[in-house]
Amino acid sequence: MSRYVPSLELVERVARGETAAIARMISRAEAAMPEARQALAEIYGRAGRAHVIGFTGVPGSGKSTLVSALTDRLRVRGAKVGIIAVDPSSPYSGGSILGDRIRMTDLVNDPGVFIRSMATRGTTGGLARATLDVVDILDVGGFDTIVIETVGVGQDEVEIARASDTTVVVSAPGLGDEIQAIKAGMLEIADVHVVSKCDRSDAVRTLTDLKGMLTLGALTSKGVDWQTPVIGVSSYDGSGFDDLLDALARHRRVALGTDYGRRRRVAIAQFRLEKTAENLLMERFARSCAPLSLGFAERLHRHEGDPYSLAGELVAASFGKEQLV
Ligand SMILES: Nc1nc2c(ncn2[C@@H]2O[C@H](COP(=O)(O)OP(=O)(O)O)[C@@H](O)[C@H]2O)c(=O)[nH]1
Ligand SMILES: [Mg+2]
Repeated sequence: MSRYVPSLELVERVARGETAAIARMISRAEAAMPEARQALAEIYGRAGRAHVIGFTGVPGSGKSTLVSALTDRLRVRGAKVGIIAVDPSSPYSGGSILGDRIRMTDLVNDPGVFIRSMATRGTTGGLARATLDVVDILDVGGFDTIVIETVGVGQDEVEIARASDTTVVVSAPGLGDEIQAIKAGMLEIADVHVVSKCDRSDAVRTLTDLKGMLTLGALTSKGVDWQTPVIGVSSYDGSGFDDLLDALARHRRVALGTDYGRRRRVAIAQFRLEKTAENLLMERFARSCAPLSLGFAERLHRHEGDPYSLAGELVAASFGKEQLV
């Protein structure tokens, strides 16, 4: 068995880009181990260099395929790429996910690529908190671009995509509902809209519909600094990827260098703080409520109060017993 590495020593190893140390630090962060907090604080202090790109869209819209194809191109340009899949079904293992359709670089065995799947359930202390911690770890680990793939279902997942420097919403033809992003409420969070699978003839319709919707809702302009582009790509034939890479680089400059970008980063920091505070509250409440709740349950059972007022009393009694921080 390997020796237990103190968390701060692990940080130094993470900063040297050691893959095993990065994986270990991520596991500690995911499990929200109290002794990892100091290390995560150190990590946070050193992070903030990477370009974080969130890809969201309904299952089957081609996100994983797109992220793999994009990673290939980023690797050719020399960037190290971290991929966080907030989707247990994303097939990022065992080499090329395109099978024998197109031979790609083997992402899984490339030391310049780090792939991590996050369980959408059961992450101690919340998915959003854990995902953002993993972003920082990869950032300090030397990954230049960090891609987060989230299934566009569920508020948490949409929030995570939104907490990136650049949010890409992926729509695809042939999924029944022509513009899936509308239904899932993702239209307005996009900095870049991508219509995938443009090797298919029905993609033209998806592109036209999406552009029409955006114009109608005036959702293409985010102030003077950014016009949201709509880019058609095919991960199969590679079309559109130069435009996509260009849009991502341009948006990064906007995100880093303008007042709009600064406001957005503050909003992300606020989201992160609130999520972390929420986790802290839940953690402390769970701990102090346990010894009290049975007594309250007895009273509820005897109809000595209603669920709302007794729950209120339980909360007050729980936090009365222990300082929050
Ligand atoms: N025609 C075509 N199909 C694609 C393309 N990209 C992905 N697909 C297919 O769409 C399906 C879903 O892809 P996947 O990347 O797993 O989507 P995700 O669920 O959004 O991650 C798979 O069957 C892919 O082979 C593309 O560029 N063109
Ligand atoms: Mg996927």
